[in-house]
Amino acid sequence: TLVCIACTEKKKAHIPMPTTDLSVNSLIPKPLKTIPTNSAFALDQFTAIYTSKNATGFEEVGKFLSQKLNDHTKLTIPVNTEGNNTVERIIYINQSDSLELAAPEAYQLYINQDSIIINANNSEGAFRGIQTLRQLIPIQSNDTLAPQQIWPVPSGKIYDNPNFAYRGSMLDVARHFFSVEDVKKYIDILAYYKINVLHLHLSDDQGWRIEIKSWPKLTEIGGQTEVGGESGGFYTQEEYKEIVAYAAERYMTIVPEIDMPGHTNAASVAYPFLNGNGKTPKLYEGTRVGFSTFDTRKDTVYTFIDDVVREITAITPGPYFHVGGDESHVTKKNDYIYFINKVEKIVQKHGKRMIGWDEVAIANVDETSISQWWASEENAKKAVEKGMKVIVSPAKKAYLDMQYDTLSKFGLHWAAYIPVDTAYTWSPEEYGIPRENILGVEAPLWSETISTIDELEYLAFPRIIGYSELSWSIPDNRNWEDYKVRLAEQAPFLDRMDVKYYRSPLIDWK
Ligand code: TNX
Repeated sequence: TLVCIACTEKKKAHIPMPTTDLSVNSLIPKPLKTIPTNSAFALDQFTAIYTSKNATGFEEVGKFLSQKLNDHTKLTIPVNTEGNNTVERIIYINQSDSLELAAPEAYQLYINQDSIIINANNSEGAFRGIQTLRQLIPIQSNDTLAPQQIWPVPSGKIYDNPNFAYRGSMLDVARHFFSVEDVKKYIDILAYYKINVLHLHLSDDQGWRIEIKSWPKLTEIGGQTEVGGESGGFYTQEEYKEIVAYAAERYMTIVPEIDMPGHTNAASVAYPFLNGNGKTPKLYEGTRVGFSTFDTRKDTVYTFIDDVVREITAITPGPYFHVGGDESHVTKKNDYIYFINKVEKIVQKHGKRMIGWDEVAIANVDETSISQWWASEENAKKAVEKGMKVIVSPAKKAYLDMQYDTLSKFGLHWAAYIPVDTAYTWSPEEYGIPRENILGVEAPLWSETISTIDELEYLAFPRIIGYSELSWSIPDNRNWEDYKVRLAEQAPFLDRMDVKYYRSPLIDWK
């Protein structure tokens, strides 16, 4: 069937559009509600973007959309240009105070024949909305409908907001260092799937990766090495700010982690007083865990931590600071509790909420602190009893560094093999953590076995795309059979973005 768009307005070109069905589309994460109207909007050279002008951030969101449409279609779509006579169709990004848009990050997307309207209360919601729109633009233009190239966008209405506020991935830049450019590429792809947190694991036994001006040897000495004898590296504070700004443009929060009191060999090589055992350790390039600790009873250790937290929080606009706290196998339990109690106060003094791996719940932590549950159900229970929020990252389901199967070239399998279906077919709510305690989901990518962006992408993609849906979409909207078809449709986008994803045989890739 061909439906005419804009016939009623004589000025506009008569373009017959194909019948569409917005409810059958490849959107990931699946929106809350979709109502198809079976026609289409003709994205072409006569399209312009307009935005609310007095609403903070809306014009920037419009420009971001224009840039991404240009990358995809090569069209130059103007943003907020006045008196442009060639404009026949508009995309309007509108600030609205409607109560229907009160939920954080909520947006509405109305696609009509002549206009696309994105309504959101604030620019963050608008930003999530334009990701949905980007995903609806066909890969190829249809060159038979009109003299000009046209990308028909299926018409209808989408009402959407996330199930969980925190939708993250972690990247371990300590075991192997990844460049600013690599991190930016990862951020850009994650943003397309509405992921809004990137947690950077900035220190471990094998390396210290962030410049601390008051303690320069951390990077001069502690940043030199990585797993396998390769050359290491670190971010200057300027480079870190560049990552933070790039993420912020994509409405993504960076969570910095300094892992303590264990996982601190690199710091203690740089400043041997930190470990309190009177020995200067050697730089470590292996993959064992649990052998290092700070001296938790020394005041100067806390002076050091205060400086580190102060310098990093000063360049971190997000609300969180992650203190690690995992696998402190050579720290006595009492010392560990004493340490976490003190470090929590330091983090709070610098205006941030503490996040720690699930072990931190054994200390006397406040309900404002957050537990990242990765292994121990007992620790998860303790966190809930303390009224803490929990980030759900079960290693058996959500660890991006687990191998897909026995044939996987990279990755570990101490927790499980995690094929693409296993990664998707679970629920953050199924572990007995009450809904109201769940802040969201995070998928950590530890880097013992990977050292290049291609290897990173092999482990992260496609699984991270499924974790985005687990944290954004409600359980009723999640279904493996439906998801796997939508996932297959991601191939052309991933190829265009030069993402070296794992072509799982479970998926009938496009
Ligand atoms: C456990 S998960 C760790 C990391 C390792 C990872 C490898 C966690 C909090 N600690 O130190 O890199 O396993 O999968």
